[in-house]
Amino acid sequence: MITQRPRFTLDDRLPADHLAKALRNDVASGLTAEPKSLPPKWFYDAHGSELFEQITHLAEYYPTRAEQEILTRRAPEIAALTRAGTLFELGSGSSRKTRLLLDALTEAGTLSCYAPLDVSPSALEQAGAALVRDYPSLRVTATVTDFESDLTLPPDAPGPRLVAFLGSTIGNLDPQQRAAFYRSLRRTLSADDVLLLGADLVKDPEILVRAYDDGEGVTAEFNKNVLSVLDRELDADFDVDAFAHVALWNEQQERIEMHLRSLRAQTVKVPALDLSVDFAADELMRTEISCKFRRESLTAELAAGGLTVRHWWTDEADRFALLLAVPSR
Ligand code: SAH
Ligand code: AVI
Repeated sequence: MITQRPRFTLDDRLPADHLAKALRNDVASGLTAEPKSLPPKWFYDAHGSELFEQITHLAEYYPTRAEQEILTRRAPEIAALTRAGTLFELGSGSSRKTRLLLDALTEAGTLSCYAPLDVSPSALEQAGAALVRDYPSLRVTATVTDFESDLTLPPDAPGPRLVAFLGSTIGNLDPQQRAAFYRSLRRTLSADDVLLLGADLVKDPEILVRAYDDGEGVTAEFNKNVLSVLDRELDADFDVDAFAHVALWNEQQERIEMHLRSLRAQTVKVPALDLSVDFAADELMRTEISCKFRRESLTAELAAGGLTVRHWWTDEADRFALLLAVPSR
């Protein structure tokens, strides 16, 4: 009897107590710090992933369209340069833009496997089911994991391996987190593997702030969703309506910051942590940074992490960059 291996697999590599432990640690340290903050990875429950997808369609949120413009133009060249057998993608979300790479790599005849990694199981499930339907010869091996704590790429995946990290999610890490990320990525890459990195560029602050404070309030809902995650997972009693969405440009650090502003003095209880947290009226709690990049400094930080930039492409309006980097010799 011939048994065929399934074309779509979903491997959950997060420890069973991930929510219990990692979320608790992050919330306990973030809510007792001065100033308060929460890491952005907790935005992405099923509703948050869906809201992010809505953000990518907003008129004000240019990064997705700008990166898509570059991919549309450059995917055939990327396929020819890399001849990838496996495409890994970190923080793959809906994998919508990735289809441009899948098309080009399938056309080139080299690709046999797509391996998306994300913390959001719902995003991976939806994307994977649609991809195996639309790409009949493709195997999709999805992994639920946190790329900050576990970046091992299976060495037995057909090479060469192309590791895509799109959408400028790299900008949601601060410089120290990025340095640690490059080092752990460099450790897992073989000599003929390649990194494809999307990075949003420094530009007019007005355009940037508008991209993170849209007229329809979708980004505001996305930002506040993290409070609903804490209410559900930790039995906290955040009143989502008692906080306002704030997006501001930090000129010195060249990053957009999203905060939640407490609309009044209030105390929030987090029973799962035995914690009672006081917010002053107008106090800001930072929920995300989105660093914007310049060519020279991004190339330099990659080099410091053992990665040499070989190609740098931008969209027509120079809003966004896509780069190919290889392990330094
Ligand atoms: N790459 C897609 C999605 C970007 S949204 C695009 O360009 O449109 C960011 C994605 O990264 C989300 O799907 C989120 O669930 C995932 N993500 C955020 N932090 C993560 C982490 N630490 N580990 C793994 N995935 C993460
Ligand atoms: C996923 N990440 C790159 C997005 C960004 O632009 O920083 C998340 C986001 N936050 C608000 N809007 C979009």
